[in-house]
Amino acid sequence: MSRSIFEYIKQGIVAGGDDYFYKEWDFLSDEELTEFTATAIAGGSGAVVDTVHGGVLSLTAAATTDNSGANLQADASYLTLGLGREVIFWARAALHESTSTNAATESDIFLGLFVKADTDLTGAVVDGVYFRKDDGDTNIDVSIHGASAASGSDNVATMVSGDVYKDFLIHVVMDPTVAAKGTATFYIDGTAVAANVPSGAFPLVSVILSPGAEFNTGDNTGTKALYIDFIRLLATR
Ligand SMILES: [Ca+2]
Ligand SMILES: [Ca+2]
Ligand SMILES: [Ca+2]
Ligand SMILES: [Ca+2]
Repeated sequence: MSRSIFEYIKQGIVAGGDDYFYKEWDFLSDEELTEFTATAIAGGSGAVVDTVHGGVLSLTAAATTDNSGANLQADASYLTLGLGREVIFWARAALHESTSTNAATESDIFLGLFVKADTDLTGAVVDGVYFRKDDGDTNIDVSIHGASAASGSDNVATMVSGDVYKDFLIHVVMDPTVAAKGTATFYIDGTAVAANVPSGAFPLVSVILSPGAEFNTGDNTGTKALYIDFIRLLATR
């Protein structure tokens, strides 16, 4: 491969090519959700909102129901982290709430690549490479789970409430000769907030990953949601 797919991203070129594939969901219509499995958590839901410019996927908690929300994961198997492979996960998302103003603290958020689990990720550690925000603080953390190991960094950025969109991008470059080893650099709004080089901690090549997201409310006030404008995926063939 002549140049990193990250160079294509920086140049604004986000279409597939001979050496990598590209998949985008802009959530402009309900039909895009047929490519996902949505798992309701305690009465929450995942749906496209067609009253927001550009269309968003809303992972919405049930009203005034703590620890409710939705998990959404692409229903196909998209990629593995093979030798020398390069992968980019990219999402644009914001917290949205109606009668409360504390979702930045009172929420759980997951965005990234996960082994297909279709489960509440707050109750299960699964293989993946992802952003995470735990209920109880506004810290955005990053995690890599795989090969019976885990690594990551806590509090690399701060989540905010009030429909403020952030770009979440993960750039993975796998080692060309050593299995399950590589680097993952996490970007928010175009700035690298964490660069990790875990030894043997990436999901094994036998683990098939797909893009996913989850939102849970963290208290019983108002109706909270995570609005996702788009999810994009690039990977070397
Ligand atoms: Ca935390
Ligand atoms: Ca909670
Ligand atoms: Ca809470
Ligand atoms: Ca959109």
